[in-house]
Amino acid sequence: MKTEHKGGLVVLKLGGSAITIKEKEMTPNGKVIERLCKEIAEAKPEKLLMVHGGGSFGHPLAKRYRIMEGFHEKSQFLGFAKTHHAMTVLNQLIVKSLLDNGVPAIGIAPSSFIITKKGRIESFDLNVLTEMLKMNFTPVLYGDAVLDSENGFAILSGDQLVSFLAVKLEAERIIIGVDVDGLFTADPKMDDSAELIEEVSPSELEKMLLKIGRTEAVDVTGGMFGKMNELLKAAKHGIPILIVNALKPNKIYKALRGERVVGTLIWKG
Ligand code: IP8
Repeated sequence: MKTEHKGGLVVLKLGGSAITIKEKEMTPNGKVIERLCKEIAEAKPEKLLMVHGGGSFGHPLAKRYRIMEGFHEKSQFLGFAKTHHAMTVLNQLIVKSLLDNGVPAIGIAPSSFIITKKGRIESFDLNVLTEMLKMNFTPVLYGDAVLDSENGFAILSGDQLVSFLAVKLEAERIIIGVDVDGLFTADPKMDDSAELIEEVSPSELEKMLLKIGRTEAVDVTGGMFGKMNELLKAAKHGIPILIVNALKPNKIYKALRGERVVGTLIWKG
């Protein structure tokens, strides 16, 4: 199992459901953000790129203004700008907390260097990001409202970004912090018989996803199903992905240190 700490690039995603209070619009989970930033600083990964989700900051606005459906009417322009702004507010809370803990974090807006086509990343410029990583800065990106060459604009999920950047920047591994222990056989919040899947290969995961099909989710980017579908792309490239519970203390710390923790490992094996 390739979980040892080798000093290559680690891509860490912090899910919106862990770092925000999902039920209360524009409400951060301050305690969790602070603890996670401390854990990240203590784990001191040599090369780290972070991405975070939208939670109660990006999703309600994106939904209200139907940003993911592309441009329909002028009122959406304000909605697009508001969605992006909400994400920058959440981003700066995380960046500030990282800085307070001594991590040289820099917030970067995906909408400033990525354009999608029908919601998929089409054009991008990774120069600045690559140079920042060489200098051991910690770029902190996020799911964002971006311009789209076909539809005017779109929502680029943090998970699409994670997979894309991990492949392009040849990451050693991906860690995904969510609000549950990992991937389950059913929704653990609804079904008591749901069992944690400790390890799964990309091909097994693909088969599972085909069977499940898309489920209704609050997230404009598709909840756990959308997440897995995106991550599969990086997993197929041979990048190990560990999904852990970011709400439980020390899981992210241990995962960053390369220790085996309770969670789901997606890897070819
Ligand atoms: O929470 C979507 O990112 P995600 C961000 O990673 C917005 O799916 C702006 C809704």
